[in-house]
Amino acid sequence: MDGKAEPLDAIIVGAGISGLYQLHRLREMGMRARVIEAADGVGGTWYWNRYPGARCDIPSMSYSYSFSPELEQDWEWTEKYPSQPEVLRYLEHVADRFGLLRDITLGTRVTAARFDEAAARWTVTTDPAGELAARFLILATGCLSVPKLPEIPGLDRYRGRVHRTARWGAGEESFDGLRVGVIGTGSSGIQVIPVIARQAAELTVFQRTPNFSMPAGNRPLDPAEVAGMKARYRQWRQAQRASGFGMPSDPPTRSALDVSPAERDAAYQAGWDRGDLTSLIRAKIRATVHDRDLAEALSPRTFPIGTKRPCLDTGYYATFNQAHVRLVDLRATPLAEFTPAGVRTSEREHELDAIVLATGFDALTGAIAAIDIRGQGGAALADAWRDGPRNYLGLAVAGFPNLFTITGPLSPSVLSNMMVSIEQHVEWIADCIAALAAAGRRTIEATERAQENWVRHVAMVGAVTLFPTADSWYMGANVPGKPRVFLPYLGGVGEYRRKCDQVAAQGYRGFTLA
Ligand code: N01
Repeated sequence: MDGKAEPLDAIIVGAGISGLYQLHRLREMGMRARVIEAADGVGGTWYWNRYPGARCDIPSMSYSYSFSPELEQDWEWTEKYPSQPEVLRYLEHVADRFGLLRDITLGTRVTAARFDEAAARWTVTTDPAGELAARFLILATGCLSVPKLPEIPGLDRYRGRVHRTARWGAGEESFDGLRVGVIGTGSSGIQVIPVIARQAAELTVFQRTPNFSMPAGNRPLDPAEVAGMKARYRQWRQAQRASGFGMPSDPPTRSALDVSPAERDAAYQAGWDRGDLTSLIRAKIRATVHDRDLAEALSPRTFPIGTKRPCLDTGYYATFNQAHVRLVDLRATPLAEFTPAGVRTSEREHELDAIVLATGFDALTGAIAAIDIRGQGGAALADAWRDGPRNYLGLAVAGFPNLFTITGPLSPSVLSNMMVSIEQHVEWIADCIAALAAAGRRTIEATERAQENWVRHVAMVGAVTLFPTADSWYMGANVPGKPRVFLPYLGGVGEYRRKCDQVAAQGYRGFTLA
C-alpha cells in the first residue's frame, strides 16, 4: 500500500460503526477517504466479540443508524435486543448497501502516524508494511477494542484451550463434556456463562467482583411495534439526540419516599419486569440462588450501583443453581497463576480443559495509545497523555492538527447509546472539514487553553458523582499503571451536542485555523 503518489483527504482508522459512517459521510461530500481496518471484516466490536450469548443491551431499533431513512425503513430487526450475529449482519449490509468496501483496506493495522507540518498532512504507517498520506486523520478505533488479559503469570504454560470473549474465533466452539473455567464477571462474562453452562460437563466461574445484573427480558419484536417505531422514527431520533444518554426516558416526577411502601414496591417490580430497574437486585439474587452463601458471594457490595456498568442477563443467577456450576470467590482465594493443567488460586489448583477470559478492555485510550502518534515538532501523543487523556470536546488534541477522535475519551461515548454519540461526532467532524475547505484553510487545531478548560470541566462534572469511588474501567482502574481519571463526559448527549454545535457556530471557538 503506498498512497504517497496521490494523498487522500482523510484516513479513517477502524471499520466499526464509526468508521463506516465517517467514510460514507466524507464520500458524500466528494472527498477521497480510506478506512484501514485490522480485522478481516467490518463491524469493529461486533466483528470481534462473537462469544456465545453476545448481545447488545440497547434495543435494536434504537441501536441503529439514523442517517438514512430508507435504511431505517428497509432493515428488519427481529429481537428487542439484537444478538451479535444480527448486529454484524446489519453492519455488513450497511457496508454493502453504500458501496463502502471499495475504500476499506482490511487485515491491515495502523501502527504509527506523524504530522508533516510543511505539507500539513498526516503520514500513516501500517502493518503489513505500507504508508499512506492524507490531510486528516480520523481515529474510529472504538472505546472497547483492546482486550486486557488477567495479570497473572503462566498463560503460555497452560495446555488446554484458551478463549477470549473479545477475540472469539469465527467458528463455533463447542464446550460439550469439557471442564471449563470462565475468568471475569462483567457484561461479557455474565452473557457467556449461562450459554457455556448448557454445554460444559463442569463450569467454574472465577469471580473477583460481583456485578449488578438485571434480567434483559429479551423477546422477538412484535410486527405492530416495529411498524409503530418506523412510523415515528424521525421524532424518536430527535428525542434520542436531545436526551441524556441517547435513550429518551421520562424523568421521575415524584420521590420514592412520597408514596406508600406498597406503591413503591409495585413501581419497583414494574421496573424489574421491564428489565430497567437498578434496585432490588440483591433481594432478587437471594430469591433466585438457592444456596444462601452462594447468593451472598454473588451480591455486589463494594461499589454504588451504576458506578460500574450494570449488566443485563438471560438466566445468569439461576445458572448457579445447577450442580455442575461452581463459583470461586477470588476475593477470598485470589488467582495465583496458570498451570499446565488449569489455574491455581491461593487455595488449590483447578484442572480445566478450556479457559474463557472475559477480563475486559484497556478502555477508551487503549486503541489510541497502541498507535505511535506524533504531532507538531514530533511530540508523542503518549507523552501528552501520560497523566490521562487531554483533548478539547473529546474530539481534538492541542499540538495534533487535523486529528479527530470519534467517541474519544472525555466525550459522552460509553455513557450513552453509542450509535447516537457516533453519529453526532461523525457529522460534526464532516461539517468541520467542509467548513475548513470553504474557508480555504488547511489545518485546524485545538488551543491549549480550550483543551485545559475542557479537561477541567469533564473532571468537575465527574467529580460531583459517585463514579470516581468505583474501581471501574470508566476510571481506568482495571488496568495496572493506567492513570486514575474519569474517562467519559457525563454532561449528557443533548447538552454535549449543544456545546459542540455552539463551538462550530462561533467559527470553531477554541480552535486555531490556519
Ligand atoms: O469487561 P469488564 P467486559 N483476575 O471490565 C475481571 C461492554 N459490553 O468485557 O471487576 C480476575 O466489565 C473483572 O473483575 P473486577 C460494556 O460496556 C457490553 O465484561 O476488575 N478477574 C471483571 O469481573 C461493558 O461494561 C455488552 O474485579 C479479573 C471482568 O474481569 C464493557 O463492554 C456486552 C482480572 C471484566 O469485566 C466491558 O465488559 C459485553 C484478573 N486479573 C460488553 N482482570 C452488552 O451490550 C479482570 N478481571 C450487553
